[in-house]
Amino acid sequence: MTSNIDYIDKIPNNVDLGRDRVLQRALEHWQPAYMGWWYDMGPTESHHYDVYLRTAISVDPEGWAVFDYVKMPQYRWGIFLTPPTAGREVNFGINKGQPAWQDVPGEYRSMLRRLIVTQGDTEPASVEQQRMLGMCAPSLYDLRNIYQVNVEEGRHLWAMVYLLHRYFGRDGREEAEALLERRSGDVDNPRILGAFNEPTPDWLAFYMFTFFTDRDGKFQLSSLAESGFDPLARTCRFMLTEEAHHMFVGETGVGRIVQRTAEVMAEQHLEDPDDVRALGVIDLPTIQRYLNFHYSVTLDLFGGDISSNAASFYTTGLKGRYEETKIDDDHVLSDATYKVGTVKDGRVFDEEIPALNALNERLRDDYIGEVQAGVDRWNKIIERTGIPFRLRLPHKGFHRQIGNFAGYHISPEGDVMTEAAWKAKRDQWMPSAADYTFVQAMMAGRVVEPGKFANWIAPPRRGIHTQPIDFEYVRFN
Ligand code: BYC
Repeated sequence: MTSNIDYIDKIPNNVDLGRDRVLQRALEHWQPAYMGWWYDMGPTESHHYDVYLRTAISVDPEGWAVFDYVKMPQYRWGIFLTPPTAGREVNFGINKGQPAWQDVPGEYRSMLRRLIVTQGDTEPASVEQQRMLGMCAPSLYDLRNIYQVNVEEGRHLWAMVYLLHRYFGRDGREEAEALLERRSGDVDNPRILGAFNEPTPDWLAFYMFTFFTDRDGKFQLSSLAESGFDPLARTCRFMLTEEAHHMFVGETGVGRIVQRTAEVMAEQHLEDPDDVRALGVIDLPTIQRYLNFHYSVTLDLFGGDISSNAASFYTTGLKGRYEETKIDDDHVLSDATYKVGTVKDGRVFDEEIPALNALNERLRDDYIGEVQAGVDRWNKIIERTGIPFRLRLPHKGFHRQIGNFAGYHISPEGDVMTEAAWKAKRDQWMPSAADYTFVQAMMAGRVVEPGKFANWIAPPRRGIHTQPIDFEYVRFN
């Protein structure tokens, strides 16, 4: 294991792939299938563009990336794990204290494969969801950012496929193929998790997705980075370094849209959403409705509030809590309890359940804390313009399809409603067909002049890496 990446191999890696001919051949066999998928399902019409991208060159915390123009099909997708920690142990569950596993423990094989496949499935799904957005990018800066996100999601797929090929033999190879066959939103062969089958039809949706849904990625990867299965832990650790930029794109993207709208409202002394829209910016209630949608579908990604699967993942040592090793408790959770929300007699209340069964809920709560801080930062932007509007997170039970709240109709305030009453309000709370039509109409066509931005979004504070904002981040050739 080295921290430098071998770029001489056909598949860049720091796992000494050249020493394992069988594995290398298997991955080289999968590679053309991956490229076929990228040409079909990757960013549309982008294959000849030169894009100013960062590429991983090392797994050292300092200087792991270089920035240069790359044609995306020539991006050096590869396999990078953070170096092993000597003496690392399984840090939680019934196997706590054993040396971390370097091979798959036979009795946990199918559970582990399922976790890796579920994680892997989200990565190509997001590329598929976003593939048309390059055609209506608000600037070269934003275009470059979405492409950066896309190539790195591709790399995250590689990360999971490496684990499947290296540790799961024939069924791992079959799963790796299936990852290229499912399609986001396909009726017959959809992606595994709900949010990854929803369309991402415009840039507001894209920024919401990278703020909310990529952050689920962060929390899930952080939990898997605690895994007693060491290759998974080390893979996820390196993926997290890339994930940070995706959330940055989301937070600043929404922040810049909010800023532009609030500035226009303040300059023109306007409040009515129709008047705001007439000036070619997105009114704040529409942004709130997008937030409600993306937040609620992402909360579902954490799974059921009460989950015996999550208890098994933890007890066996395969998937930990967020920052497991920093938590001060017994890391076994045999007697601990945790509060989960539930509905009874027409109202929402908390019930105390065994903490082991509430691990999805606990991770969801950790996530909500971080999301709330981001929403607070957006509100600061609005506040600075003097506009009184504030964005807010709806109740945890709002618009949920998974877990204790599924099947109920809960308002953003947390009131349990009848289906008819909820549906009558639906378009006030979630983007309507008319909202999508408006937003998409405003985003028709892309802005290609360096340094220019669409009217509905403020420029960023600075450019990428050391480049100015008006740098030619994408050359269309
Ligand atoms: N949609 O016991 P339960 C990312 C299924 S994002 C559809 O409550 P469990 C990224 C569940 O599979 C991070 N189905 O759930 C972001 C189970 O099915 P079976 C992705 C769902 O297993 C942006 C049944 O319901 N990584 O990286 O405790 C761009 C009972 O479920 C959903 C991971 O998710 C849903 N939302 O927890 C790119 C980590 N939720 O077995 C990338 C790996 C649940 O009855 N995955 N179900 O057929 C896991 O840890 C777990 O699978 C989950 C679900 C947390 C997702």
